[in-house]
Amino acid sequence: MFDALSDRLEEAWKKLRGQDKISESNIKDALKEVRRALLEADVNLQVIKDFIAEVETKAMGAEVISGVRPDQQFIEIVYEQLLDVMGEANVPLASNPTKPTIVLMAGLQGAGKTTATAKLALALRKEDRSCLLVATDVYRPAAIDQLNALGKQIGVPVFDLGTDAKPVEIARQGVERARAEGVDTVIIDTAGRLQIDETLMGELAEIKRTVNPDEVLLVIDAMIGQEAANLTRTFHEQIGLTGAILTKLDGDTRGGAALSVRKISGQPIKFVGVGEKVEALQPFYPDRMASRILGMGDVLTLVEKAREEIDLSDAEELQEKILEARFDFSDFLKQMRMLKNMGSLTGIMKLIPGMGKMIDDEKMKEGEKQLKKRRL
Ligand SMILES: Nc1nc2c(ncn2[C@@H]2O[C@H](COP(=O)(O)OP(=O)(O)OP(=O)(O)O)[C@@H](O)[C@H]2O)c(=O)[nH]1
Ligand SMILES: [Mg+2]
Repeated sequence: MFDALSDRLEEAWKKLRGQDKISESNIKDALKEVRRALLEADVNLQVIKDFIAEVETKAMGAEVISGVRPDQQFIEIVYEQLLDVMGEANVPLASNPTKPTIVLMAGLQGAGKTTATAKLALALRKEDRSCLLVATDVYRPAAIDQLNALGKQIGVPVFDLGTDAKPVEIARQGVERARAEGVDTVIIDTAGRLQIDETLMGELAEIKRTVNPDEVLLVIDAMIGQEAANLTRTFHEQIGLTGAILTKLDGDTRGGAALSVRKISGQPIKFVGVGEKVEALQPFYPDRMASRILGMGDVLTLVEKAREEIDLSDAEELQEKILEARFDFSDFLKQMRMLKNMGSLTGIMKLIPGMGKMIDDEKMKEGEKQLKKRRL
């Protein structure tokens, strides 16, 4: 995921490396790379424009911190901006204190609504929240069977009225049943749309008016790229969303959709789908996604780790010693110990941008063994 984006951003960092501070001229190239990276990741143009403008303003206004390189400072600014767009923290699924919590799934055909319905039920069951699934897709042949089969697989009951009933009626009765049985959460699976279809949108809006859901989740295929912005806007304007589930993040997708959804609707992505299996659902964590987008391994962790372990005055003294050619064996020993304190060599290497791909596990293990042999 996000490979193209990370590669591009790495180019941007390279351009800033070796500069002693952020300036209008040296940031230009870096910003250009960020823009190109986001374009390649299929992020919506307007979203990119706003993003770049914000990053530029923040970067130009940034104080120069001694000891922090401008490329690192720039990374932090881009990272913070990604968080700004995607949201600071994970937003969990709503829980209505007067049961049941009602969740309405919406989205285009094949986005993964039915699968996500089952995945969500399984995740909730693990939190001891009982579920009822409601099958309102009376249009696609076998859609009801599909949900029934999934329900059976995860041991969660499914409510349906066959294909002759009206979706709105099925939803209404399904919620009634859930209420009567004291079920914690009822998840309503709906029919897909090939594209924005007035009739089906109207039907979705009617279901919403009838059952008054706590959550309206847009299920959105991460592969959709640029289109995510329009889709989110239309669904949000016509139905009103409370959040989204981004599916198929396990595939070869560029993930630009992740940036658009929150930016356009103001609503958070709550979960991500990472496979076809019913277990393949994860909470959406904006910070993890941002690190991943940056493709920096986890630079922030590395910087923190280094700050913890490295005594700055020690480091300065060492630097002087090296410059004056006074660096001796005990200094070398000290450095090796410090490195060891930071954890396994492989672990540290993986945190370094671009290193992940280059690590030869066998060689690293051998190197580590050598370090240990020296009993530092
Ligand atoms: N790789 C992968 N495949 C997924 C994911 N979510 C769903 N799928 C697959 O996508 C296809 C469509 O999923 P459905 O859940 O049937 O999609 P839907 O939105 O209900 O489709 P309609 O009912 O036709 O509108 C299925 O083959 C799923 O197995 C995911 O996170 N990763
Ligand atoms: Mg379906």
